[in-house]
Amino acid sequence: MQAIKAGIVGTGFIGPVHVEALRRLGYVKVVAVAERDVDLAQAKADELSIPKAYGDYRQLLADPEIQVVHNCTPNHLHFEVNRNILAAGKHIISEKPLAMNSTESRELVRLAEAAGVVHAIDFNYRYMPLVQQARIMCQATDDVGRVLAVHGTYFQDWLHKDTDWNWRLVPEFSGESRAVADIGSHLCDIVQFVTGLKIVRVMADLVTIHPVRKRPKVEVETYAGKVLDLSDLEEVAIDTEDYASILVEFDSGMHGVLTVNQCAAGRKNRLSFEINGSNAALAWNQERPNELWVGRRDGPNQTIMKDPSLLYAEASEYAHYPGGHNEAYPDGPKNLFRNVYGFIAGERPGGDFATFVDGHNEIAICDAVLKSNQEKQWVDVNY
Ligand code: SOE
Repeated sequence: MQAIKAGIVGTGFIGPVHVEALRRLGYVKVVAVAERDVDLAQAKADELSIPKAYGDYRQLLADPEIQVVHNCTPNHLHFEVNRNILAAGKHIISEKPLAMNSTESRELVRLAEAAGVVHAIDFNYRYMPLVQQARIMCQATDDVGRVLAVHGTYFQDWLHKDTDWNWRLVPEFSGESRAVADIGSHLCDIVQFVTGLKIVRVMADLVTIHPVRKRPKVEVETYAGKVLDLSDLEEVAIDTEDYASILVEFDSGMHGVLTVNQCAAGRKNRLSFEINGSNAALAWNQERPNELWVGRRDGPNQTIMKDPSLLYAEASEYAHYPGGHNEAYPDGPKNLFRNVYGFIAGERPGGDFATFVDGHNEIAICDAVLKSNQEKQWVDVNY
């Protein structure tokens, strides 16, 4: 396949994840990286062996050899950077959340469609082999049957203590919602992706477990670990949620409950769902991604191990190693990028990836969650 050239804007936690996943495709060349200043851009380019470094992402957008741009910046820059990538006529893969609110995300969908470029959003967990298998079991076969109820959680502990700090705690950078926008977005996406149902109403209760946190005077990257020097911290009031309970109603009329918690000790990145169907139930957990539990009332329960020879054909193409050779977190973005770049190259006409429309839909849910929490009542999602 002819090489496709990509540029990356932003090199915090997620930028290098994109670079690594793209390189594993073989035919994508990451030719440039942009950061907020040229020294940082050059340092990251050297570290990652990327030929060009730009201190302003607009220079990267003006680079004629770059065909696809990945927006890996913090949340508050998503809208502006996405808008400028589209104005430059480049194909685009954005990090989630797509923007800071649904007015912005609706505008991005409009601009992306008008630009006629390929647009995708990094809902990476969709592309794990057993999530694909679960989708087929729910939607293309009678394995699960009618969905009766959905239960989902996303638990993490990297913000467990009041001394844990990160830019995501500052609403100007992260948005009015924190935990729901950051990880609840994946949870809403995955339960809808697997079941094929759409969330139409929500009733949400948001809690700030640590209303005051202690901020270190130096910048701390996501997952940078525990603050070691506790002597030089300043107290900061926090008004975004650490924890959310969300009752949801789907367009089928069935209900579900989603819980998000970034202060759950011991849960590192536990995105999980359980779907109760009329024929069987399914449960999957991102921390053990190679197992899919199937629950039965009138027969033995089962654990499907990730093994391409045992999965439905459409799911097995997401599994690249034999059974027992486990696949995990880095394989989600790789499979997503395979689908997007395959589409750009004309090799995968199906367009089997999440687009800006999915990114906008998730923000519409997040807006409804915030409104419901404020009004203490059920709120319709305004897509
Ligand atoms: C931090 O909560 C984070 O890195 C999210 O931003 C990602 O989207 C999620 O995949 C893992 O956790």
